[in-house]
Amino acid sequence: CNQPQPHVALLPSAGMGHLTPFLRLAAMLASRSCTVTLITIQPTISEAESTHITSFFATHPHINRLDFHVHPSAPSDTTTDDPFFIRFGAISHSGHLLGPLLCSLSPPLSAIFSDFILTSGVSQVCEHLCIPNYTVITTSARFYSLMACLPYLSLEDHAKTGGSDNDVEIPGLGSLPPSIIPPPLFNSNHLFTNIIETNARFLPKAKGIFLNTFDGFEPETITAQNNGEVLTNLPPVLPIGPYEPYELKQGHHIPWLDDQPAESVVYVSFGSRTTMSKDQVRELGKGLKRSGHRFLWVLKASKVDKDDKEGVEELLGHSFLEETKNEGIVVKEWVQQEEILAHPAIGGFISHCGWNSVMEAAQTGVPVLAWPQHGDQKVNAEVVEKAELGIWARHWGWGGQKLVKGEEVAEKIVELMGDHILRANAKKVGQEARKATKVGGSSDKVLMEVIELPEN
Ligand code: BUP
Repeated sequence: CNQPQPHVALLPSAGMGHLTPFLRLAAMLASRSCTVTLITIQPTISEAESTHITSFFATHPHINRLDFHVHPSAPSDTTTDDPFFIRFGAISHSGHLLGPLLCSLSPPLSAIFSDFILTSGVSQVCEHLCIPNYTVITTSARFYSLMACLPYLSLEDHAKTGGSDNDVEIPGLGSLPPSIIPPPLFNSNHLFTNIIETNARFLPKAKGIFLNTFDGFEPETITAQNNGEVLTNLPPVLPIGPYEPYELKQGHHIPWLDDQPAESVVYVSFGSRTTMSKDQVRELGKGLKRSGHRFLWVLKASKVDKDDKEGVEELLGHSFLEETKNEGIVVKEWVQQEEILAHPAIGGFISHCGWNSVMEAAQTGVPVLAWPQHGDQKVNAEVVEKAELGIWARHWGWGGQKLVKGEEVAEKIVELMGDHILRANAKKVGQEARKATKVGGSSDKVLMEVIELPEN
């Protein structure tokens, strides 16, 4: 970003899992003397996105806001009814329309940092403006390799030729069992597949690929990527994570936590857009109760928060709440997850392995019980296991594939909370993560080199 004070435009996509890393990046760049314009895609799908956008700009008045209105629906598609996928499709098809908005910015832009799903559209705009485009990946380095190679893997043919038992070879990554690859990727017509393939083809045009990970967490994958072992024409990957929290410290708003013994509470959350069947929710409840451990459970009953109308009692029953009132809390509101994970009472995290959650667990050194549900989450769970941050019951399958009984859940929770070696390893991961982002750490150095400011 060759300017005394670089001006960077940030372009996120939809959903909290995509918005959150951009809010963090915006704050990180602004605190490193960049002028920052954050483009907010309107309308948002979830209430949480609107609320966070409003409070972010209220607490960061020096960051410029620019709204970009995208037509809410994607070009006709019958492969999915997921409102977030449909929105990703619409956003991915709108990137090229950003030209006039971005041309008019003052001072002129030095670079655009855009979500992966905008790589194709934004690369045209950047060519026109003669500025670099950096693609921001919101998943693991490992899943990024899969996305980058997807156009050349012919997964649909692999499935047709009886490949469900044969591993898929990903250059520089080794072999992936088909059971951990998101099922839509085996359908070449699926919207999810089309979005990834379209944008993956434009990756060579990007100047660099930002990853919210750090050298010590995915060392082999990052090395393979930067040695050109994945594809020879890809730009360098730039691991700059875990991203720093941007929220003003407001407290975790759950006073109950302060009264619990150190490392005694299991925190349970499946992220902002994952729901489980009612039967599975009840089995998870039984598992928590049977494990004998204290718990703090963030429960979602609907993919989009605006539609989430059922109360905790309706979902879990009065007797469950009565019987567990001294051991656990179930909440349906948005919580300050990062602050909860950093609380001394938290001893374990049952997570769907959305990548932000994984990075937050890494940063706070909290051991994870991975329970991936869909999308990139099984590949992320592999990373969690390999980095010795957590454990994963692979045979539980994708969310909804089978009913995981309460006894099995309880067994895994007891394993998670009782494994002292895992706890010590997770703490080591936490130390390494925090070291990476300190001044002069591996992630901090990479970011400073991109924005070309002397370290101080
Ligand atoms: Br729910 C919830 N509080 O109550 P992921 C989530 N979060 O702070 P997802 C809260 O949302 P994708 C809550 O800390 C994380 O930063 C959480 O992102 C925060 O999962 C973010 O973990 C959720 O990546 O997104 O929402 O499933 O599918 O895009 O990974």
